[in-house]
Amino acid sequence: MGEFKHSFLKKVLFLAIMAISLGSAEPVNIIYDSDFGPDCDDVGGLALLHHFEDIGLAKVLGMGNSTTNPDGPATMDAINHFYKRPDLPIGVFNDREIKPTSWYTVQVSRDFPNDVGKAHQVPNTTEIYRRILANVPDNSVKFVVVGFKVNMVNLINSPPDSLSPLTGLELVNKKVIELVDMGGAYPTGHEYNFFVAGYEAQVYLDKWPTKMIFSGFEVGQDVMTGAMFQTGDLWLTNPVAASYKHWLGEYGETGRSSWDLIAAYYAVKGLDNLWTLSDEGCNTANSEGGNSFSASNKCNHFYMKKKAPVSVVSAILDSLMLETPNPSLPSECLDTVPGYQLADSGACQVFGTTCRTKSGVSCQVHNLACYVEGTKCVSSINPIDQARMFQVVQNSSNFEISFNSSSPSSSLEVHDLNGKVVATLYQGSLREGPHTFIWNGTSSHGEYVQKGVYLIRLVNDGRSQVHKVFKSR
Ligand SMILES: [Ca+2]
Repeated sequence: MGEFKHSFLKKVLFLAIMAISLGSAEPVNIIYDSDFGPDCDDVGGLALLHHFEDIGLAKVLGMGNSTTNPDGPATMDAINHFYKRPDLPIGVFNDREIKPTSWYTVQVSRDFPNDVGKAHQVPNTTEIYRRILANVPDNSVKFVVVGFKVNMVNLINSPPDSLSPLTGLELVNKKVIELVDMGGAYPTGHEYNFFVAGYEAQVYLDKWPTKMIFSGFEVGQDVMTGAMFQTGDLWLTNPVAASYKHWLGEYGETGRSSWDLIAAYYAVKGLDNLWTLSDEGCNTANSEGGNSFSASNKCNHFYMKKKAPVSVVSAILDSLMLETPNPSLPSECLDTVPGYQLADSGACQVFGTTCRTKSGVSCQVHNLACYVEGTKCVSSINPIDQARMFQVVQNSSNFEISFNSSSPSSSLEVHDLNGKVVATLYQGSLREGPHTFIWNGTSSHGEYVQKGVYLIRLVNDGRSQVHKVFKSR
């Protein structure tokens, strides 16, 4: 449990683990259909999908908005830019007005880089989805649907066109393996996503041809996340944090239910010992947003049920939302931006958490300083990201835990999934700067703990961060 300072060995171990974790399974292809506007958990769901792509588990192919909120697509695009995927296709619903909205999309689309324009400048979702599906292998895509069901009904009703000789229904049947839905309440109830477009909810449950997994109202309702974005300065440089900060501020809340995050998590990582699944049944809706799951009929429908304590699920989801974009991706600030001269003007602009050269723009924005080094525009290390750096690398039966301490008072503990402290690795006063600890898989009494999932929890500078690990023996 002492500090571990052999940095070369550390790097080798880290690369070896990355190679294993990246090479172990094919990433899950995802299309995200969301209602960017009324709520901020849609942003959390998209943040999780991006992070899963960063660690090799998912590949986001595109997304659509099921509201006509003018700033919805630009807010999605701002999140995509932040995670360094600025060219992901985005579609909108534009058949009739469905515009429940809140203030955060106006602010985030205004304050963070994006370039898709207002909703009326964005293609129809049906076109986007047909184009994606026409170009992927058979049985290779999962939909995550966390808003109103309007885009999905338009897709299955779409006729053959220049993108594909297949009808929408045929295309979905051929290319889609599974759909994970946030909608309804189980086994019966009434829920917002089915209510807002009740007719489409009925058609969707009746006609969608693939396996459907429902994450209902009751699964996400009391899993509160995003509270950490209310304090501190992260919202100035991170559009996920900004979305939560603005939404929570507008509605006077201290955290938000995690409906859409749970659907996104399940689509990529499955039940993961956090939830269980019902037996097969059949879900139907009425035109007023009510739904009922019948266990006696079978139509390839299943619903998720709670298993792990709410505090455990929230801690895991919060820690995933705090993951910053993959640092191993090429940094935008090292790119030459066409049309701008590098370096000699000394002008750099902040894009998300990185820098680009752009003449005539101030170098100092919020907490992130950009400056010229040689012929490149580079960023200073973001002090917020530095404080948040917290990594766990598994080496055989040991877990190597690295973090930057930004305040003297710290604790580092291992919890089981019931929240019980299994081992205390550190508690007390730490100098500021980088630290590494090893957990060798033993309890505080020195006995090896049984194999399974554990949570490594760091509290530093009043913030708590959690990594989930699997002890395999
Ligand atoms: Ca939603």
